[in-house]
Amino acid sequence: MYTSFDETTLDKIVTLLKSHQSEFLSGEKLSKSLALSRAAVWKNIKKLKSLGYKIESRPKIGYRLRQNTNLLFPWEISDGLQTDIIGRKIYYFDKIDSTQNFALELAQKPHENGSIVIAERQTQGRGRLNRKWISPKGGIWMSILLRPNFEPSYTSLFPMATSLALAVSIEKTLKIKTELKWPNDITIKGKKVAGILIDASIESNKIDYLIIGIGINFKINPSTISKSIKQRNYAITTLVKKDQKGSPVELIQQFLFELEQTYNRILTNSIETIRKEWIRRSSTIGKNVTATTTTGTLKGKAVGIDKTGALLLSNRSNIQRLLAGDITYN
Ligand code: BT5
Repeated sequence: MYTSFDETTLDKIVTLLKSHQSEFLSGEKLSKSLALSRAAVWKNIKKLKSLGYKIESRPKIGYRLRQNTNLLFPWEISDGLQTDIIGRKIYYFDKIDSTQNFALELAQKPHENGSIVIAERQTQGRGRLNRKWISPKGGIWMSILLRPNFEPSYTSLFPMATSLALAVSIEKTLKIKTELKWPNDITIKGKKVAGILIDASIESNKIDYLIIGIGINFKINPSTISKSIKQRNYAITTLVKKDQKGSPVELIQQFLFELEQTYNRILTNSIETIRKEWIRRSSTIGKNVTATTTTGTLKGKAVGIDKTGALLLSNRSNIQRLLAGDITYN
């Protein structure tokens, strides 16, 4: 595990190399600045290369960073992050069972409001209702711990607020238009590219914590995921294709920024703007849908979203409010 607050030698070397990108940094200078032997510097450079950093080394001259890695190291996410609370602490894993589980452990500790857990891959990623979430390398698998100071009834707004923040940041950084499918899916031309899961703990009518889980198929092979899913009722896609370029770190930074803005809007009661913007980007409103809930199935026309994030289904003259469930378009 790496964190954004325990400075490592790797992190320090990357920072030094980044601040000298137009010139070579001599091994001697590096070893002096870091109080390390030349051999130790060389060993760390080798390690960074194996982590995907393209570093040019010239005998007797030194080292120069040619290209950054695409791995999601905490120091990369922190570098340039424009948030106040979300991402103050970042916990990074190459492999983990589920980032939600680790965030649940953090929730038992103080001073973790806004902490992020991120992993390159998950062995037991989960979706809603304990469904399996396939999380190979190349995706963004992340959980955010929040202790919001507002009414528990606002919890149901979070899938909407989070998916909106993600859609906006995908558009801003990758110039890709996505659709929002109630309650928590982000799709591209109807194919699922990201999903959101909220674990909430509510005590004596107060939110103790929320853990927002975000799974983004950033650069994955959709067919490997489809093959691992037994019950396949929708198509899956990836944001960036195999030969395309795109920075996951840039997307994460933008998303955390947008999420914090949206979160502040909830805190200041400006929910109407979230609702309107969500509806504008939604593929659900106006469609005839079949909704499956834990208590049964419902059919109707999706006519709106109310201010709690519930879906309004019209069936003849009846309007039903749906707080949770899955929908398919008829
Ligand atoms: C979701 O659930 O869409 C929420 C997914 C949240 C995943 C994140 S990753 C970080 C954090 N840590 C975790 O352990 N989880 C969160 P739901 O709407 O229930 O969708 C689950 C269904 O999506 C599964 O039953 C599969 O059919 C399908 N699925 C599984 N993996 C997928 C993938 N990578 N891409 C698209 N669909 C997938």
